[in-house]
Amino acid sequence: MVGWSSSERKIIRSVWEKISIAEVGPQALASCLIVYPWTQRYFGAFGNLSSVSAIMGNPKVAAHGMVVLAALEIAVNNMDDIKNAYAKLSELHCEKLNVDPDNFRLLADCLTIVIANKFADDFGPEVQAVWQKFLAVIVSALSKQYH
Ligand code: HNI
Repeated sequence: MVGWSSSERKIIRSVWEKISIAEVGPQALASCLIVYPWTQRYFGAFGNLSSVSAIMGNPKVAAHGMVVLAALEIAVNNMDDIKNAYAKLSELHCEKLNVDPDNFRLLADCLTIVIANKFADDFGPEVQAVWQKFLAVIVSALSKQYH
């Protein structure tokens, strides 16, 4: 069971409140598809992913990036039970979508890079460490139902 200090909780909330889902979600998913092209294999129904500009301009990528990022709010609102809060989504990614769970961390890292760039001075080492702990717990929860 992961513990959170009150300062960690405050940091997570403050980062989350600053994130624009509509802006950061598409950028994070697009980065992941560009930097780790093998992740494209799960998005065969998304149309043209054949180049950086195709990925950046693909409305399905943008829409799905928002869906994924919005789902982080589940963790923000269930800090003390992140594992159970993602049980259904973990099952979906494992059993229906057959997503290799290693990819969760890749997307999480892309997200961290996008917000580190965006928030710059407000994303110092302490904030980054807490944020990455938060994402690591989410990644672990999403990987939990794999067997
Ligand atoms: Ni993911 C669908 C959340 C990582 C591939 N994903 C979803 C949905 C949510 C979601 C929410 C919509 C579920 C529904 O329709 O009920 N995904 C998350 C979260 C993370 C994540 C919170 C990590 C932080 N997903 C990934 C990764 C991949 C991925 C890393 C593949 C590389 N996800 C998918 C695919 C779908 C999906 C594929 C179905 C998309 C569609 O619309 O067909």
